[in-house]
Amino acid sequence: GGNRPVVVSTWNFGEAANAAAWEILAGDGGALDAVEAGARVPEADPGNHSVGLGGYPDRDGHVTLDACIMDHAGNLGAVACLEDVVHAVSVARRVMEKTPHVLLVGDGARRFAASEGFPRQNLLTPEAKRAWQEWLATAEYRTRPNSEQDPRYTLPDALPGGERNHDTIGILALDRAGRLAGACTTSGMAFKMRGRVGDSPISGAGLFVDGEVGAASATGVGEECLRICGSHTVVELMRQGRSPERACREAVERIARRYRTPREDLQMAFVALRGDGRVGACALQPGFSYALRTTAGTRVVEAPSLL
Ligand code: SD4
Repeated sequence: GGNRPVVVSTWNFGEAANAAAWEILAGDGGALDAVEAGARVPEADPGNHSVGLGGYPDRDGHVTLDACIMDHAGNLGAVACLEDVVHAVSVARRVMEKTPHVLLVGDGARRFAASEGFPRQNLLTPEAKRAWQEWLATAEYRTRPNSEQDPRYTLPDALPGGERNHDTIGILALDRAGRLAGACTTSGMAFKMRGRVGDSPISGAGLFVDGEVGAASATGVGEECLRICGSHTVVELMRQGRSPERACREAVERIARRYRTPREDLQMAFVALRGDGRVGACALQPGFSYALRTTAGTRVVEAPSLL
């Protein structure tokens, strides 16, 4: 295993997550523990408005979290629309390890977390609350349709100050023993409809791991990823021999193809880690980067884009 261990995370803030994961990987720890430790870093950071504490709320002011964790053997746990618990990824792991199920949602997920001893915490920070109130003041609920065919379904408008709410973390690791694992955690799209669940907690969409092939994770507008089972698509393409970057590009192309005119308002990006330690990524729009930690050191890499 000359290429091991490896950890890769979406976005440049993933460097801090990778550092936490690396402590485990460098100490001969497992990939599963590493991705959980990594994902917990942005979850606890109130400055990240798309994950955990400080995440932007839904339209009604509730911060709701989606998270998923998966390993090389197909062990899987997830939570969706979880409230009042900061470390959604750890609740997801508990779902994996302590229940016969793979996905708990809403109040059931919250009750399960409480029964497992997770502290109850208000996730809406004063800063996120202000941003929400500012958004409410100017929001037009007549928003852009997410389907050219069906205008009933709408995505939230742009955020205050033109900010894009794209800081979900997907983290993939390969440990010294050659085991893969991944985690994905988010507060979802800012000012989403209450009850909205994105791609991040859904196996095959926001995250997928196959111990014989590799792992992939997604960030961007979850609705688009869900439509094509994005991360599963990436892993299957790698299984068929595509490089990680090529596999990510073809998944992005599949999303882009649905639109007659290029969607410059839509970001969707994938990152992939193959079982041999090779990493690749591709995004629809420029501006997506990922953080990579290997035995050679730490780097932030600008991903190629379609547009
Ligand atoms: C979602 N994919 O809930 C997430 C959002 C995201 O960076 O990736 N933000 O749709």
